Amino acid sequence: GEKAYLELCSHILKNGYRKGDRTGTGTYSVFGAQMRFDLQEGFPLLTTKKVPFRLVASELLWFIKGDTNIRYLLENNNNIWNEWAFKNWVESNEYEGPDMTDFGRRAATDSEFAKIYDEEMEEFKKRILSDGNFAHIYGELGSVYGKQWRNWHTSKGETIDQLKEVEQSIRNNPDSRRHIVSAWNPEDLPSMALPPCHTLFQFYVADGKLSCQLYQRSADIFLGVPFNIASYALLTQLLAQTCGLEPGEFIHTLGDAHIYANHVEQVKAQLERAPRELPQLVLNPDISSLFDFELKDMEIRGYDPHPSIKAPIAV
Ligand code: THF
Repeated sequence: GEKAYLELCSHILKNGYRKGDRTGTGTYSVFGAQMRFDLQEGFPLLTTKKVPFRLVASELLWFIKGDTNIRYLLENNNNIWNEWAFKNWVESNEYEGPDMTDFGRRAATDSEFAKIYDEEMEEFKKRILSDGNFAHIYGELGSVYGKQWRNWHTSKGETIDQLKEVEQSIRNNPDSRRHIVSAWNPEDLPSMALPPCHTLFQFYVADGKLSCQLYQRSADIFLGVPFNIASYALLTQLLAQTCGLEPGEFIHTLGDAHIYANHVEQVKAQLERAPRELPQLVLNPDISSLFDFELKDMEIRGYDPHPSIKAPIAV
């Protein structure tokens, strides 16, 4: 549970290698870690800082729809993927605004630049929401999660709906050891805004319960992982309901598990806090297919977290 998350944070701060990374921010990193969350004990939304469930849920629904364009996220006031679309825009020939080279790092360290960046980002968001043609080109993240889960392209020109197939295989052949969805499509990597961090997940049925294990190749422990835990726990509970099962465990297996150098103070502050009771996830019991859930069908009850802790995202 949450204790496992906090122990992993301490472990990385104490034993992590100081390692450079793609974004130039620098990290403390370990290779290989695992956390287990018993979904019978409550819904694993961290309580040692506030994790916005609404953003987790709208991102998951976006994946489930097979959507890869940030327009849907913006319509739901969800800004967590903006930077990756914005990057494509400011690197395009059509962009004529101020120089945005390396905007992630500069916005985090240079307040003068941060102002200009915020203005450009606001313009970009407005245009994605108001201009369908612009959104079609520059809101698109490429062959990311939604595409691979719902619409994997084969060499024969056919498509595979991995998510639909996995829902059916859980229902029809629960003991199978092949309930797998892979987002890692080597052929498509060059056309993705970001190669998938959550690479592959597998479901498992025993004792009337549905469990899920995720292999995450790269894990941003402070900002991403709390979202990722909640997201896969939610997916597991949605599928459990539509397959007539109880939720079991979510097992989170990590490859490169890292704390960004500019998140260390935030993590230390979080480690000072005592975990509280977990909230409950309440789903609309009338929904019988994974693909029919909407935001209004999911509700978190009894969530009483410590306040949120802000940190810059590495792009
Ligand atoms: N890139 C990096 N560097 N880390 C990631 O975790 C990550 N993701 C997704 C894609 N690229 C990544 C995006 N997921 C937040 C949370 C999850 C994200 C991106 C950003 C974030 O900033 N969360 C804030 C709240 C944001 C808000 O309120 O708008 C937080 O405090 O939790 C891995 O999936």
